[in-house]
Amino acid sequence: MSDEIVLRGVTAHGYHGVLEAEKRDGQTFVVDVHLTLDLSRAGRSDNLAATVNYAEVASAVVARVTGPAFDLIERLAEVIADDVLAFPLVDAVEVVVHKPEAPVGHPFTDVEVRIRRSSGPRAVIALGSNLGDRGRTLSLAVDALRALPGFTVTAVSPMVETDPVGGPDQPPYLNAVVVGRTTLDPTELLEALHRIESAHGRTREVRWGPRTLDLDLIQFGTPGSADEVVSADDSLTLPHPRAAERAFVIVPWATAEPDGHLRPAPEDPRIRPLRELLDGLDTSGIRPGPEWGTW
Ligand code: A4P
Ligand code: MG
Repeated sequence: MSDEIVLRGVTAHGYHGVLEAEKRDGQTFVVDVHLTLDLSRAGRSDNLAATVNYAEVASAVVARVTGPAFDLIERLAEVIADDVLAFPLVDAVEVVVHKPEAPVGHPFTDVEVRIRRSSGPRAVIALGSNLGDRGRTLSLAVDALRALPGFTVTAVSPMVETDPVGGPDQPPYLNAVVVGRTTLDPTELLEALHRIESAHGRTREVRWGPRTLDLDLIQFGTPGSADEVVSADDSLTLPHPRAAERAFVIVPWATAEPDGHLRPAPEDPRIRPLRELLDGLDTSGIRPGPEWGTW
């Protein structure tokens, strides 16, 4: 797959540079962005939601150029690449930052830094909490995922309040789903999820029992594509073997990613649209939860 959107010559005034005069007076920066993504769905549907809005990419670039000053255009290029990879659908990005007025001390026409970054496979993470300040814990967990090196959050579902499923008698849960892209391997990502759970006082006493924070890795890679990881290993089963039958996972996930698909179990040859899975689920125990950002 080699479709591209190319946005060239985005120009803005910024204050990046090592020299004091550069930080004081600023200068012109010009940025080119090459996005690699699959444009076939947009081509067939004529729907903006199936592609990346390049006006929004240009705004993100200008915000970084005019934002807090860095010493190096290498750093400027890196943060722009991170921002662009956070747009859903983007598989890879090339960012070129030109600094045509740089203090080079000799006649020259342009200097540029060019970096290429890839977003890695998709990963879907389910969050749950039914002890303590549940909404605050989920908010902090999303913050921790945003801050996790090698993981880029691309979508966050609304929170839902859900009746407990299985386990002992226990209070209702707040659940949510985060979709992201990662350069970590599945085991590294699961270890990172366990570290975030521990930082929020998670202990493991009763299977399916109450918990301050549960982070489950639901899916790694895109089902049916070369980057999909399927594993029947007990220490990391992928896709998560109970996700397909759990409304507390599928309802928020389908809101965050209406076009999402899931292989219901590692050995299952069928890949099912979330919408179809939803139709077969009892969603009576799912209610809207609090808004994010109330904390
Ligand atoms: N493990 C294997 N595969 C995975 C995976 N894909 N993601 C291993 C995460 N962990 C995976 O998990 C036990 C072990 O499973 C881990 O050490 C890991 O190596 P755990 O989180 O310690 O135990 P758990 O959460 O009690 O078990 P499990 O099977 O993840 O439980 P579920 O299926 O998540 O159910 N009701 C509502 N309404 N909302 C909920 O969020 N959650 C549960 C827990 C029960 N009822 C609920 C909810
Ligand atoms: Mg779990």
